[in-house]
Amino acid sequence: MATSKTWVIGDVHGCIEQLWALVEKINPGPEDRLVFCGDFLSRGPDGAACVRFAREWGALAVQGNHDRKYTDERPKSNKVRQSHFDALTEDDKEWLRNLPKSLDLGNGWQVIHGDKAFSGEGNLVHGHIVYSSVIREKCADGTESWGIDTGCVYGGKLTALCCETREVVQVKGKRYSDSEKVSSRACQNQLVLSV
Ligand SMILES: [Mn+2]
Repeated sequence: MATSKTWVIGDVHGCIEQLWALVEKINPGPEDRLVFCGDFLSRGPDGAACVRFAREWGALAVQGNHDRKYTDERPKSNKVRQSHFDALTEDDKEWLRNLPKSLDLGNGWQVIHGDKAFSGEGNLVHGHIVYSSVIREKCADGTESWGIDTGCVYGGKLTALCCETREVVQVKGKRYSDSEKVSSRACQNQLVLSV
């Protein structure tokens, strides 16, 4: 029986120190996989370092709306942080450009960034929408939908979810950016996990 774990990590937004701390806490084995929900860049201190970390690890990732803004030849949006843009190599940009919008992890789980509708099957993990705590939604068909962007770059937490065991590992973030909108919605069919 396979014992490997798949860890999905929420929006990092340049928080490289928290990413190192999180991965150290997870302590992944050689069989384990790291998967990113996208948004490596913008807002925090060092987006390019986060991209490089994922690339060197051989991690899987989906493309976040912020990542896409860094794949142009020149920044077209004022949300692009020039220092992050300048630190990216052509290879980094190529990697970002080729990231898929959704990923089927092959274990009954799918990953999307979260800024688009999803019509795949199985359990779903997304980032993009900032929650004050990890959100686990039970859908009518028995599948689960997890929101794991807990606002690391706004002084919340950086979250990793293990698909196979539902373990949640978190490290404390730092307030590098003012919060745009933090949702604390907890609807009937949602379970807010206070971890
Ligand atoms: Mn984001």
